[in-house]
Amino acid sequence: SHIEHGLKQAISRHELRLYYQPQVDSNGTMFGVEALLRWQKANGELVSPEQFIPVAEESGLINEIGLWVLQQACRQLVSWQQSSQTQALSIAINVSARQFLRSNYAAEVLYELTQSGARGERLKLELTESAVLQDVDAAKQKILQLKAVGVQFSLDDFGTGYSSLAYLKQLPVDQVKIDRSFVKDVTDNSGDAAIVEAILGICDSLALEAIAEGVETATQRDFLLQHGCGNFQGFFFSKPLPIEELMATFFPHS
Ligand code: G
Ligand code: G
Ligand code: MN
Ligand code: NA
Repeated sequence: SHIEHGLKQAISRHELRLYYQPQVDSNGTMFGVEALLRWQKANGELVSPEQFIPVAEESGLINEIGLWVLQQACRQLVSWQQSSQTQALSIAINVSARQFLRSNYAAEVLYELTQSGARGERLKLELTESAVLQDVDAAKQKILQLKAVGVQFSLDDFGTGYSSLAYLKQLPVDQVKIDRSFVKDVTDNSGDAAIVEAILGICDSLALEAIAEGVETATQRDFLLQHGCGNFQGFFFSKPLPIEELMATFFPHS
């Protein structure tokens, strides 16, 4: 397709960039970021991942792109490891089902961690239900292999899929990410509030950490805090930023 051809060129022309969106705790302290892919064309135009990730997934280019994202994230972690101000920061990256389902995925991540010198404990992999549900046993194997070197796991877009909750207790993940579609109206829609409370209840029972995404207002943050969610990401705190802006904003003296 047209966009697939463009995407191949984007890779060879180094037009892909990572933006970083802060993740904060209940005190508002940034403990890490989510890395979000951007395609910046030569003319400056930004193409949203919503447009090109599906194409990358269908064509298989996502494997190449995903490896690049992992390498960039590891490089950034190594840079942060050099300074006491930034050495505790983590980076969460999005992993497509197509990437995660490959038999050598875990080996690939282990290799990149070793090559780069990035600490596994600082890397978080965001998986979707579609990545883990096709073969829960295989997913569990890969997760355990990576957890052995400290890598953390988060279930992205939680609550939007079709699965039963039974799989959740089988998966050795660390965190559940409450989808922003539930956060959006959490303070004025009783249905969304009920769903968020239910997710937080499950997290509490299963000793999983919860993080809410798409937090845009103090009211949403306060509701989430009051219901036991202590980790946040969203425009209320910061939009995704290029690395230079992230550092200038949050670590101006580093
Ligand atoms: O940043 P933004 O809201 O535009 O991202 C849109 C979608 O693209 C989100 O669902 C996000 O998970 C996905 N996405 C962003 N970066 C990556 C990436 O590096 N890999 C994959 N697989 N998906 C990504
Ligand atoms: O599916 P995933 O969770 O990876 O998607 C993250 C996407 O959500 C990113 O594209 C990011 O730009 C977007 N995003 C981040 N914070 C907010 C927010 O507060 N509101 C909205 N509407 N989108 C957000
Ligand atoms: Mn995500
Ligand atoms: Na999400």
